[in-house]
Amino acid sequence: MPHINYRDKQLSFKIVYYGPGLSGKTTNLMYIHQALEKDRRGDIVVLDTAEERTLFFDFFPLELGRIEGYSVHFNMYTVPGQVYYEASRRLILEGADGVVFVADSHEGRMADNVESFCMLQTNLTSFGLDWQRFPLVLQYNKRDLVEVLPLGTLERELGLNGIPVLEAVATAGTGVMETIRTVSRHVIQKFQL
Ligand SMILES: Nc1nc2c(ncn2[C@@H]2O[C@H](COP(=O)(O)OP(=O)(O)OP(=O)(O)O)[C@@H](O)[C@H]2O)c(=O)[nH]1
Ligand SMILES: [Mg+2]
Repeated sequence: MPHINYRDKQLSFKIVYYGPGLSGKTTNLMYIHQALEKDRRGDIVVLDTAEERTLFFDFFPLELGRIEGYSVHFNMYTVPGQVYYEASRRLILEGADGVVFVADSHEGRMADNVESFCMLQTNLTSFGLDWQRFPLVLQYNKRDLVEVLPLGTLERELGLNGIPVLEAVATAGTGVMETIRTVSRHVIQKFQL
């Protein structure tokens, strides 16, 4: 459920970019942030803790019209992908209204993609969510690499039927805005049902 602020008439949806280490989650969010007009975005917040040198999460609201008089905001987060940050990932994922799974298209990363996706399923289930009805988008990132996983590989391996799939080269911005548009559409559709 989105966060509803009755006084300011705001609906805030939480969108989390999830995936294995170095798949391009932060690159996606940095691109989206710079592509937005300045008055439609908040600052990027980096939570750096003693143990986690890497960028921990990004946050910015993006206004997208109104629903029944309420302005719509998206709070965007990335999780740290490395396996040992599982506790952080769970914390960030909690309360998500939608998830973009950023897969690394490199052939050698198949097992990492599968492992990360399985943890995502486990976590969503543990929050009492039916992940098969949850707004989830699959992005095959790094399509510029030479040896890439063919589209369909992950869907078959993970039994994902009908999940929206997008190809991206996040470093060039290709497919990045399409991905956020797709997930936000799903998130809002689910909310209006
Ligand atoms: N070739 C290529 N490299 C990419 C692409 N997207 C991201 N990268 C590179 O992959 C590396 C990791 O990108 P990040 O965005 O930091 O990955 P991340 O998923 O946030 O990584 P963690 O936070 O450690 O989980 C960086 O060197 C990026 O420049 C892409 O589409 N193609
Ligand atoms: Mg990152």
